[in-house]
Amino acid sequence: MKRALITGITGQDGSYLAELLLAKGYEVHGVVRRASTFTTARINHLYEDPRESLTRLNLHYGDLTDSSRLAALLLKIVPDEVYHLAAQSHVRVSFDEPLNTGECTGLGTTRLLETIHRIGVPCRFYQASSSEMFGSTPPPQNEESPLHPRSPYAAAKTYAYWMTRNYREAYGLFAVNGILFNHESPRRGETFVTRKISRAAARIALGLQKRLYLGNLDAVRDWGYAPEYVEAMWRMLQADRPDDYVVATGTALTVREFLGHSFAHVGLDWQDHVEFDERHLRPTEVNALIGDASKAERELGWRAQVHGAELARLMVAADLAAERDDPVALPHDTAPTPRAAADVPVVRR
Ligand code: NDP
Ligand code: GDR
Repeated sequence: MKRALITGITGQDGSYLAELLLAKGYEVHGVVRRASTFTTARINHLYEDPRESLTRLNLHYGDLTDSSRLAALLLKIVPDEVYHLAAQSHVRVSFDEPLNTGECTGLGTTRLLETIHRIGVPCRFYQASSSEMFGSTPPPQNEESPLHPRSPYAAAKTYAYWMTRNYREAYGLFAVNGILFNHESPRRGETFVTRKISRAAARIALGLQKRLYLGNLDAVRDWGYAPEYVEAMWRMLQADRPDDYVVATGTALTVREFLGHSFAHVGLDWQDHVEFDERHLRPTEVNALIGDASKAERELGWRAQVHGAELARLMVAADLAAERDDPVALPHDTAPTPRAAADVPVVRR
């Protein structure tokens, strides 16, 4: 049985990846950072109490800023594969918290790589790199496009990207960068623009909310469906040799177009409900990201199925159902409505 360690298991991608790996028969270990409230809503449906069953999902407290803890976990678990997904992942927030973003999103990767190298853990390593690294480089962007980060988040991810390449070149570590373009789902954090829109469309249609405040509607993004993207991560670590891959749909919408598709799904005109709020603008914006994922298709056999307009519709449908407390079936989405807080996992010390 293969053993995987996932940092960021409580996030959108971590939850889908844990589902995928458990379905493939892996023993899965996830790092959860301690908080004063439960943060495991996205993975509760996967969890079984280890005191009462032979579970293959194990959760451990840990934080990217704590090297000794990362070392202890790697020594204890000895994973075959490490999927490093944890990060301060919000671009706008990174302008407010550049140091925390650098610590976590940038140096966090080096802490893991250095620990794996020093201890000599014989594992394969996946780095969650981002299309944000391309910044002002015009589309289409592929693995050869110049990096020009336009935010503290993107600068931190660019550092982590190069550190991952450096550990591969310097020490022969099987370390890869998945350069993923935006990917979304009903589990997307509520402050990212797609989920903010899908949730607002549903709530406005149900009379639970009046207005939606947004920033730049002209930004162009290549939005794909998160469950498909975690499959690409897994394929990268099964390849014969380590390499870096762009993962994207190759198609794009403006934020305004995503609004149109979302509100149309509930029979509303978005212009009647959306207002501008300059607090959502970024000091430097990334205008257009459209990925060329032909290398991933050629070498990994991966290709996106769900594109922007369909994604908008499935996210609004899921939010409508969630607001009505009435789950809908979604492609690849096996998660039932999250269990009550009393069922939240026991995290191992
Ligand atoms: P989320 O923001 O949903 O999840 C981030 C995860 O990181 C959460 O589990 C969070 O824990 C954890 N985390 C944050 N800080 C720390 C820390 N100091 N120590 C330990 N864990 C921490 O991100 P996504 O799932 O959307 O993305 C996964 C990764 O992929 C991220 O690195 C992101 O930057 C990158 N990425 C995402 C893309 C996307 O479109 N979704 C595209 C390209 C790259 P908690 O639950 O406690 O907050
Ligand atoms: P992004 O995603 O910055 O691309 O990073 P986000 O959804 O935050 O923004 C996308 C675009 O929408 C514009 N926008 C708004 N964004 C937010 N969050 N809130 C608003 O109210 C709003 N109004 C307009 C933004 O200006 C931007 O142009 C995501 C994250 O998941 C990163 O971690 C990941 O690396 C990249 O995608 C690829």
